[in-house]
Amino acid sequence: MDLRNLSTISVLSDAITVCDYQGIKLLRIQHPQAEAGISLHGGHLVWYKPAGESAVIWLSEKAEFDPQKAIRGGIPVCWPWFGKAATPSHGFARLSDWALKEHRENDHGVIISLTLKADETTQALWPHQFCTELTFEIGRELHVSLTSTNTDTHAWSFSGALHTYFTVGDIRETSITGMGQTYLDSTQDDITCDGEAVLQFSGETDRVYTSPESPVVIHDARNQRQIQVRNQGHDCAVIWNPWQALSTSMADMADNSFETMVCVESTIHESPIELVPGACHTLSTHIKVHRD
Ligand code: TA6
Repeated sequence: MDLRNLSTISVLSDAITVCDYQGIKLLRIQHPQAEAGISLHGGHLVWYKPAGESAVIWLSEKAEFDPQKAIRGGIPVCWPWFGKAATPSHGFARLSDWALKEHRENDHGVIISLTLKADETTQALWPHQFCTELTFEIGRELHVSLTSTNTDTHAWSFSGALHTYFTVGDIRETSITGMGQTYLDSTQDDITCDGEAVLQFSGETDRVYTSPESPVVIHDARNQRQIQVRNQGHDCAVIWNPWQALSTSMADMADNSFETMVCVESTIHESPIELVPGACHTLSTHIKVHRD
């Protein structure tokens, strides 16, 4: 994404500007501790770079900024369901327009909250009243939390994910630890497998790890750094890399772009959360970079 193609709509504060990118509104964060971009379409963080680091979050060079589509890369918000449990895949939150609720900043960084509430479109897909709030704490580290509140008069259940795409130097020189060993293999009809304590990549990988530890660590040998991912409010960690053939089949991914990304997702999948009226639940992910 070429940031030179952003045009300023308004300046919210020293660190936050509202911009237009191909008809989509983005919040651009430029703070001494970090830079980031958040699309109001999808409530989707599209880039994040702590000061002195290279990009931590991966964005496809062919990502489409289209109100009808989800953005490939960044942190898609999958809600109120994960995967193909219903249509659209991964829920409607990543296709919806989120509203800016509040923003604050101090010497450590910027805090931005967005909300999504039920409307006619969401009711047609999912007949429940809700309020979801996404909070981004952007500084040397990144914290993203998604709080779901039942504003209806009946109970409802949901699943979902913060489907984070991470940048790595070379997937073949990347390994992951802390995800646990038992996983459901989505490339093999979800059969249960017992894997290794260290995950390395040599082909399409799409796994639901059912007993993740904290942190899950991405060891990026090429970039000589580790990314620690601490998730909460989840019941599994999904790890995904599409590899060559699937990347090639996707219009919004360049053929070899699988080489520089891996998804490590804070996911609710195995046990959907039931919320009674007035109840809430928070799913979060905390991302910290360590240098070797
Ligand atoms: O989280 C892994 C996964 O569900 C994969 O199965 C893969 O399809 C990926 O997400 C991307 O899904 P999307 O709907 O964004 O193409």
